[in-house]
Amino acid sequence: MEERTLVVIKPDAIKRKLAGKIISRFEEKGFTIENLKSYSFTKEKAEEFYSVHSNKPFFNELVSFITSGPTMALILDGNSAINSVRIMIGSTKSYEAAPGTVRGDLALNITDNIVHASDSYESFIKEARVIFDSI
Ligand code: FUP
Repeated sequence: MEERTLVVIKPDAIKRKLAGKIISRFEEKGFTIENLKSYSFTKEKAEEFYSVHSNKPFFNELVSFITSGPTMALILDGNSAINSVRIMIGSTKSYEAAPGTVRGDLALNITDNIVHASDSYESFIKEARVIFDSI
């Protein structure tokens, strides 16, 4: 099923100059980049984006991290995009992420885990609306 998902390349990946490499992996897989923008989260936008985690002990650290520098946001289009991209990025805990996944190959930590991808259609709509004026 043709669908869309949101990927955010996080500040640690931008600082490490991994954006091109990460985008290439999604292109090589077959996804189409429907939209792409450089995006710097304000504190308010970060709290909205991660509102599902607002009660978690790591929330403040997460907001502080995602606002620490520019990100790159992509809307990808392709077959089963939401599930497929989640499989491609690997486990949240990068140190446990399988080799061959984006996190498994390029990251080692949990808060700074280089990439975000929507985990459901509802999350995609909510998250993409935080970043893009129209989706
Ligand atoms: P994911 O969907 O894999 O990005 O992971 P979650 O939605 O569970 O978590 C969102 C972000 O919170 C993660 F990318 C990293 C951060 N996080 C922590 O910093 N500590 C934790 O214990 C869990 C998540």
